Amino acid sequence: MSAEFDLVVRNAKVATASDTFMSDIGVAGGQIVQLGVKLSKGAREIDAEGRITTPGGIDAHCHFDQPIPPPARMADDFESGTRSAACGGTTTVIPFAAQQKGGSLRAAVDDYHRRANGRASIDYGFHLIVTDPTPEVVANELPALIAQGYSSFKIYMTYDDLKLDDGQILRLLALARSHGAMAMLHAENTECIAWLTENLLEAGLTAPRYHATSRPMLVEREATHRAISLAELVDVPVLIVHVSGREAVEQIQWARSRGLTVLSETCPQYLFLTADDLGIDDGYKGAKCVCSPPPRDAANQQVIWGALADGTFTVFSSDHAPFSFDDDLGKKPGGGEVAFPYIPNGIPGLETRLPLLYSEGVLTGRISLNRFVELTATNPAKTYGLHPRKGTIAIGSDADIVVWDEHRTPLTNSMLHHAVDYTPYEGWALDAWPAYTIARGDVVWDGRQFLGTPGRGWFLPRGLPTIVPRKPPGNGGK
Ligand code: DUC
Ligand code: ZN
Ligand code: ZN
Repeated sequence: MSAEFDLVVRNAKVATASDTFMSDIGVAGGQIVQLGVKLSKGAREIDAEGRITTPGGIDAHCHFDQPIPPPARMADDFESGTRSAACGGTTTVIPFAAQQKGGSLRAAVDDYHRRANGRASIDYGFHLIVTDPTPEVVANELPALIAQGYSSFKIYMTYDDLKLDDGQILRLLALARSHGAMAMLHAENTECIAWLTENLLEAGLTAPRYHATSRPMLVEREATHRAISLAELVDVPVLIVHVSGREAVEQIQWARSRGLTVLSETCPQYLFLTADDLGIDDGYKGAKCVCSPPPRDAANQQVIWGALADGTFTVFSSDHAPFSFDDDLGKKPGGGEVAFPYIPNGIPGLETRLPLLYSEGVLTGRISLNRFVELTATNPAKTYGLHPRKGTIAIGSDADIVVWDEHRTPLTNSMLHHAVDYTPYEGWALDAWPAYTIARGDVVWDGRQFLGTPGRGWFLPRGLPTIVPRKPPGNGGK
């Protein structure tokens, strides 16, 4: 008799965003088709031995093979990026197709498909980055792309090659409202950063640690408040990405207390790193931890933990932005040590995102297991139009599943599968790592080796966000 299932995961302690229960998981055709005990035989069987089993992670904020101004280039492409994600328990990624100023959004999407085609080993969608909201982009390109499954876009309030002014942001927020898309805001005040940077450079203060001095909490707080105000004016939900500390958290909580739908994201670097990791002297090693917003201090880390536990944060993403340290395309652009404004921003974190949060959040009791699932899989799926196909363990959902092993592993970069030459968490002891990552029914990681193949990942056209009720178009939608 042929097996009823392609795969059965037996004796799993399944955790969803709401429940934890013992079950076998029956998989056929890449989907979960049955949950229950004593399921009949599968062509392949995995015994979870009572271990915690969660939906595969969705990393809804990561960058790879994104064209950026020379001389820097991202170390990871779709092949190494998705391989690394899979080995750390992530089964879906949503990186960014970035419009070039003066270029079309459609061209950016076409180019990004060429970069992904045949390379991704897990499923992927694309967010858009809008850097040049011309009348053509706003009236035609963006609405058409939203309808075709690119239902979220990022707006930058800083970085010369990416930033938009308030008027441009308002027009894009109005479009998000009328088309039901999700606007993601990078909130830092660009003029304050430019002024502080100029002063620091004039004073000869160029070491990596001054990156943090040039982007204090105040610049994030002000821009977060402004982003919230612009969204209130338009009456549209927004998501503030990579929130780093107390003052921005307070703005989000204040907005919620006024009844506004302001979603938010934080990332591992704001839980596990501080500004000291950018250097306590003028050494260059701190370039490894240069990212924006910068990591803050221990008190701010505690606020971020609190906001993860109390529901303030909607999603937990890596903001993986891969630049090798000893690399003239990476943290030493042009071949040497450079002043802090010229260090490419970003740190690697795709593969360590889930093991770090599981170890330091779930196993220490800082967040519940169900909240872990909500932050890392279910809410990203709902926020970005992938639920219920992705982000949960339910009949009819894709069989994206992680079985967790709880044992101490000392982390070294040599264990990781990205193309970056360091991890900021070198030497950390992690207490959990995926024993299996299963992506649409295929075992892509078995606790020892990567078993996926480039090209097995599918592009996912996404629906509209379902985490917030859709508003009918009103004045803001004009
Ligand atoms: N900041 C961003 O906004 N994106 C990529 C990396 C970073 O540090
Ligand atoms: Zn950003
Ligand atoms: Zn980013």
